Order: sequence, then C-alpha cells, then structure tokens
Amino acid sequence: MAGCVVLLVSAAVASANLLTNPDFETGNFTGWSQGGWYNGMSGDAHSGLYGACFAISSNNIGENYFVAEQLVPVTGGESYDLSGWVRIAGTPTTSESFLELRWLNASGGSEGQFRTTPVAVQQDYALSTLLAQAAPANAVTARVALVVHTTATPTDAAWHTFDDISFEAVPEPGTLAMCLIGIGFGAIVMHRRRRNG
Ligand SMILES: [Ca+2]
Repeated sequence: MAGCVVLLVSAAVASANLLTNPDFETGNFTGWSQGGWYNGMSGDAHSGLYGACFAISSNNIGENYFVAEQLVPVTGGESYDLSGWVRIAGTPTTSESFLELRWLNASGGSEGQFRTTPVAVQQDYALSTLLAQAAPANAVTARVALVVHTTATPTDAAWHTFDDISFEAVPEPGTLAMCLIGIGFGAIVMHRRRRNG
C-alpha cells in the first residue's frame, strides 16, 4: 500500500500545473514576461476576478505579435498538455489569438514550435488545447506563450482575453498502470484482512 501511496502522490505531482499565476488572480502579470500588453488585467475573467487582456489598437502598424510568456523546466521525452481559455470580444477582422508552445534546448535554441488553432472570430470563453506534446530529447525548457497576432495594421478594436492557462506533465502510462495495479492489490489485501478479521 505504501508503494501505491507513493505512486499516487507522484502521479498527482506529475499532473500539477507548472505555470506561475496561471489564472492571473494576483491581479497582475507576476510570473509572465510581456511585450506590447498595455491593457493588462480585466474584470472579464473566465474564473476569479482577473484575466489577461489585450485590446487591439490602430496605433500598431503592420503585422505584429503581442506575447505574454513563461519559461518552464521540462524533461526531454516526457509529454505535456497545454490548455487555456480564450475569449474575443468585438469583431477581429485583422487579429487572432492562440497559445504557443516552443521547446528550447540547453543553449536556448528552438527544438520545435506548436500552436493551438488560432481564434479569429468573436467568441465567449472557449478552451484551446495542445495535448500530449512530447518534449524532444534535447528539450530542457518549454516556452509557453499567450499570443495575439495582428495580421495587418489593425482595422478592428477587438479585445482578446486569456485565463486559466494550464501546462502540465502527462502521467506516464506505466506509472498509472503500476498505480492501478497497486490499488487493485491493496483492495485485495484489505478485502482478505476484512474477511479474515
Ligand atoms: Ca482568472
């Protein structure tokens, strides 16, 4: 049973959100590096009081990427899930938003980059996901980014809001199988003890 408890604990740890301030409930961008985000927190949250909000402005010229990002240590070969809630208010004729995952090696070089399907229409909060992404063998860091992309000099005034971002390791099937076996074994032992007692 002790072994199972250990396995249960390790499985729980493996599923923990690896991001700092993933729900923005600090009321600021603690844990996130940002570029070009000038509207900051919004009361228009998916949960709690705050979401990370960016308003498109015609002050931006041409195509631009506005990013809030975090660097997270990862283990090469392990798989990770990235998800987050995205809302767009207004009609985004020249802007779209998505979550981006980039694997970095020890030198900071890119080992691959992936993004969720860009959202380019008005929508209430909807979940964007990038699931079971295997970190390349040389990856030591994941760059998790919230991105608003203006495809041209903005002609819209859409508001893009992100909230409840999650980046977590996927428990390895072996660990889960071992734990299920452990739980089954524990149940049998307890059943026998109960029957014998
Ligand atoms: Ca929130």
